[in-house]
Amino acid sequence: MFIIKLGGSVITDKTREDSYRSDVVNNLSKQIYKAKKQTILIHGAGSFGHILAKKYSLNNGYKNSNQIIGFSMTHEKVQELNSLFLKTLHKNKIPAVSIPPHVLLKLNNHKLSNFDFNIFKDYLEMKFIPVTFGDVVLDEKLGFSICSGDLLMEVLASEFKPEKAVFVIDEDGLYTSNPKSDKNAKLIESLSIKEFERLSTSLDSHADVTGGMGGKLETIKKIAEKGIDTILVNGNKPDRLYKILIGKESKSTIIHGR
Ligand code: IP8
Repeated sequence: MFIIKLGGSVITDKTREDSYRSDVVNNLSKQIYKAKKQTILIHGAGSFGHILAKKYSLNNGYKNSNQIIGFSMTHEKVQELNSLFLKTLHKNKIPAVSIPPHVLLKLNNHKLSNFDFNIFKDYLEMKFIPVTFGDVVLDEKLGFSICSGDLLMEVLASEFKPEKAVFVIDEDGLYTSNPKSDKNAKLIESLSIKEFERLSTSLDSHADVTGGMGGKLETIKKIAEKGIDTILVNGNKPDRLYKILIGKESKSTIIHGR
């Protein structure tokens, strides 16, 4: 099986509020359908979640009562994106069911506290495609906080041990430096966990050199440590995800698990 996270910067235009990129998701849905693999899908919040979450400072936990409405509104927004996402999947004959994180998991100071995986198992057994997403959730220490799609990738990958954990992003993969600002940045096609650890330490020490990849490096490290291969692939290019899913060569970065 595969676990695929479709990043918020792929499925939305992060610079414009509520801008769902239906053409891109439509194209990715076709690739997922064509590959016919057992899959769990995760999507990011993009411009639907991050703008309000920031405005109400939700990731820092409960500080004042004004945030309560902010939490509710943010949840409604990510749920709206999730509905749009599901509609596109259904149009492409993918039997997707939505599993909203806020009802089945709790965090404790941003770390996973409890998670009921059974619902995923039951749906997978019946050949559904479970879809979950970055959401606002309750947090035992902070009152509430944000559960990112990357955290979901980490916990679901460690529970389900997929053949590959695939991050669909808006770049071709991991670069030697930030491709958005450095013309000489080179794509790294393959890395062992050891090489990745060395690289991520040096990338981490340069602020934002990874072009929005910052937090993801830590997630990838944790997935690789569990022995699972992680792939970063561009969601804006036709058939790259499909090729990954059917085991064909595709422009991307692979980080081999330990
Ligand atoms: O886009 C963030 O999820 P992400 C979720 O996967 C919210 O980081 C509510 C901002």
